[in-house]
Amino acid sequence: MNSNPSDAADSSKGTPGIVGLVVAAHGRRGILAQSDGKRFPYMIRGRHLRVCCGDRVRFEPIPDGKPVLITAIMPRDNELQRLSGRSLPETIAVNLTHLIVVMAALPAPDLYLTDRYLCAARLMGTTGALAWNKSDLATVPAAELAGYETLGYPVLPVSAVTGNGIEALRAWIGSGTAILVGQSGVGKSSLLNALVPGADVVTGKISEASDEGRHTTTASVLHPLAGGGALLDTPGVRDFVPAIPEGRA
Ligand SMILES: Nc1nc2c(ncn2[C@@H]2O[C@H](COP(=O)(O)OP(=O)(O)OP(=O)(O)O)[C@@H](O)[C@H]2O)c(=O)[nH]1
Ligand SMILES: [Mg+2]
Repeated sequence: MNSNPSDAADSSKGTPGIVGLVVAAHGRRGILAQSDGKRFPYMIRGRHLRVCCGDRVRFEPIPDGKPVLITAIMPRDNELQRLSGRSLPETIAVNLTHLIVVMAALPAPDLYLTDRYLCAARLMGTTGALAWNKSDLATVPAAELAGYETLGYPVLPVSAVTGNGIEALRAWIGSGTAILVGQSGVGKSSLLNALVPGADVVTGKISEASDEGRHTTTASVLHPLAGGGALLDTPGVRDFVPAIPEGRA
């Protein structure tokens, strides 16, 4: 986790080009949005730029409808990083203001996972909250989650199905850039569809055999929210290990 990253800080200096926002990143290709909302496929110049969802970048338009060329990354405000299988930091998203851990009665909550995400939010200087989704099926387990509110993390009851709490969640995000994280099947993509009309993100059913989600979402995508904010849907995880910067462990 990095609340004051420096690796991307110098790459944009003196580089000409238009500024855009990376809204989807798949390796060296992805989608970039211009300030007027227009979107283009992109490619990356050189081997050293590691572009991430949420990055502000400089790019050069290419004629003939080819993907635009990213030439530099603007300095990042922060980075959400996890430790990969090889214990190397892997950046999931950057430039976030809000982190929302989505939970539900099914799949059964994993509070250890929640704690790890909130730890990450704290380390990167991002405001954290819990969204208790599927409140149409089960009310907030108040006793179990009381500790989070005591620590300053609001617990927001929501339902992507009935619309309960959706406006309160939208108000909490405001004009910020929020990420939805949590286990597979808790309803991250369903909440995104409720908050961003027309997004039409694919959602999946819970497996009857395991009571777990089916890992329907496979890529992180940033969607604009009415009111100036933005919302990032992410793939569900079984585990998340925050990458703690040296000296902060
Ligand atoms: N009853 C009820 N079901 C919901 C609600 N939100 C989502 N679901 C259901 O939960 C299942 C999983 O929803 P998704 O939105 O795909 O979950 P996800 O967290 O995006 O899952 P991954 O992409 O696999 O990480 C679907 O069958 C949804 O219809 C809700 O508020 N109430
Ligand atoms: Mg999903």
